[in-house]
Amino acid sequence: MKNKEISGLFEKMADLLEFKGENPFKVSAYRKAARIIGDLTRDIEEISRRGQLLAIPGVGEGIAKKISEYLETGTVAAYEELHEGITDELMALMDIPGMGPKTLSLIHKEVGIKDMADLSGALEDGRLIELPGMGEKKVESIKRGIELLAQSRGRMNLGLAFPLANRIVESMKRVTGLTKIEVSGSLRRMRENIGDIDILATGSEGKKIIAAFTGLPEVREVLASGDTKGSVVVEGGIQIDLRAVEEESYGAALQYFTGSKPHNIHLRTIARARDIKINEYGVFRNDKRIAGREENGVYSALGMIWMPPELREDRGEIEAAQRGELPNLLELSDIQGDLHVHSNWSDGSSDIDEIARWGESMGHQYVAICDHSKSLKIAGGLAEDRLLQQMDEIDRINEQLNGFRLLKGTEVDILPDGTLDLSDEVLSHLDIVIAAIHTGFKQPRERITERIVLAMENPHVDIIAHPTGRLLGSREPYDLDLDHVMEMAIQTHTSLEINAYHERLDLNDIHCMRAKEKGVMISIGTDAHHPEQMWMMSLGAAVARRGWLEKGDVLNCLPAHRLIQWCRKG
Ligand code: DGT
Ligand code: CA
Ligand code: CA
Repeated sequence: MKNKEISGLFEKMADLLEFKGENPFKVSAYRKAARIIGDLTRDIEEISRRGQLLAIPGVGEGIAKKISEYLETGTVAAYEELHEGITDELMALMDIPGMGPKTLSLIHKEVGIKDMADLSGALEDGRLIELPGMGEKKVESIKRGIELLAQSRGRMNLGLAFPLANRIVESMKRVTGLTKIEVSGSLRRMRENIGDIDILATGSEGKKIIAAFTGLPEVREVLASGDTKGSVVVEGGIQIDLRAVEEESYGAALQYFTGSKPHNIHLRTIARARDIKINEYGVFRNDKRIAGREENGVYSALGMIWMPPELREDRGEIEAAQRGELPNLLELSDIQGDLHVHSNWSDGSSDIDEIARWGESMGHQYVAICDHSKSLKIAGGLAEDRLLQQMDEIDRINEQLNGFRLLKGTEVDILPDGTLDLSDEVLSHLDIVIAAIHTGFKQPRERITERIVLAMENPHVDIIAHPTGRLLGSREPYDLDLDHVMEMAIQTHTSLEINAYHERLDLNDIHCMRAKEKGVMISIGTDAHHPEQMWMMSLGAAVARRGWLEKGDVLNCLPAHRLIQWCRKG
C-alpha cells in the first residue's frame, strides 16, 4: 500500500507551504488529506483504480490529481517545485516542538541556519536573541523543544505500538505448538510511549516459534534469531523482541519482562527479606522452585495479590498491595460511551448517522457529537444557527435509534479573553458542553489558567477538553497552574478530560492520580475525527488505569440519564 507514502508527501507539502507563508487554508487542506489518507484501511491504489478518489473525505480535485500523478510517476511536480532550493536538513528543523514555520523562515533568512548543527551553534553564541521577534523566551522554548525531540527520538507513541503489537500477536497465535503469547514490557503497562515492543511466548518448540516470528511478512530486518529470542525491525524502524520460554517459567518471565524496572527492583528487595529469589525463570526458596508457571504466583509468593500491569511503576502500588488496598481499576467495558467525537459538520470525516452506527457497534450506550465552534474557522467550526440545525438533525436520528442515543454537544472554543465562542442561550440547549483552548497557547501562566477557570465558571460548561494542550513528543503543555484548575473544577462542578486521541493523551496518568486525590471527576473522549478512531477509547482507559482511576471516578461510566443529570447540576 502506498497510503503512508502519499500521506507523508502531503504532510511535507503542508510543511513547505507553511514555511513559504502560503494561505493557511491551503496548508490545512493538505494536512487534512494527509491525516485521512494515513488512516484509510483500504489501499489507495485500489481506490484510485476504481475512480473513487473523490469519494475520500478531504480529497478534492487538486489533491486527487496529485494522488494519481504520484501513483503513475512516483512523484508530484508541485511538490518538487515547492521543494526546490530547500534541503531536507532545513525542513527537519520543523520537527522541533515550538519551531514554527515563521521562526524557521526568519532564522534561515537572517542568520543563514541550514541544519541542526547551525542551529545549535547559533543558540550557543546568542545570535538568535538579537533577531526581531525572537528574545530570550523564544530561544529558551527552542532549546526545550530540541530536548523534547531528543527524548522522543527512538520512541513511538502508544497509539501506534498498540495495534501493531496486537496484530503481530494475533498472527503468531496461528503457529502450531505455541500455547501462550502475550505482550510484555512498557506496552503491557500501556505507557504513553514505547521504546521497543516485547512479546513473550511459550510452546513445545521455542526455535520454531522464533522462526515463525522472524518470518512474519511485517518484518523488514532480522537483528537476531536464536533458539529463545528473536529481534526484528518492522516498518517505521520499530524494534520488536520475542522471547520463547519454558512453560514452567512463563509466569515469572511475564512478570520480569513486564517491568517496570523500578517495580521489579522494589519487589526483589521484598523477596530478599523473605529469603526468596525471583528472576525471569521462576521464584525460588533455597534453590527450590516455589512458583513461576503463573504470573500471580510471583506476587503471592511475596504475600501480595496480582496487580494490573498499568500500576507497575513503583508509584505506591507495592505498598498498597501489601496493605491489601489496591484500587479496583476501571475496565474498558465499564465505559458506557464516547464524550468527544467530531462529525463532518466541522472537521470530522463522517456523517452523524455513521458515527451512531459505529458507536452502537462498539457497544456504547451513547456518543456525544462535539464539533468545533465558529471561531475555529480552519476546522469549519459551527456558528449558533448551524449548531441549532445540527441539534435538529440529532433529534431526527435519535428518533430512529433504539437503546443507543446521540448526545447533543459542542467543543466550544475558549477565546483568548476567557469568554466562550457560543452564546449561553445556545449552550443551554445542549446535553453536554466541552470547552477547550485552541489558540493563544503562549499566554503567560496566570492568563491561561484564568481563561480556563472563567470557562469553568460558565454554568453550561461540563468538561474541559485536553486541559494541558500537550501533543505527544511534539508540543509542550501550556504553562498552566493545573492544581488550581483541578481545585476550581471541583468548585464549579466541571469534569476534566482524558483526551484519548493518540497524539494527545491529555490529561496523562500522573495528572489523573492528582485529580483522583482531589476528587475531580474525569471524563474520557476520543476526539475521533473519523469513526475508526473511536477505538482509541482503549488508550484513554489505559491512561485512567495508569492513574489509578476506578469506575466511580469517570463520568462516562455513568448511564446516559445519570450523565445528563450530572451535567445539568451546575
Ligand atoms: P521501553 O522499551 O523503554 O519502553 O521500556 P520497557 O519497560 O519495555 O523496557 P525494556 O524493553 O528495556 O525491558 C523490558 C522489561 O524487562 C522491563 O520493563 C523490565 C525488564 N528488565 C529489563 N532489564 C532489566 C534489569 O536490568 N533489571 C530488571 N529488574 N528488569 C529488567
Ligand atoms: Ca520494551
Ligand atoms: Ca526490549
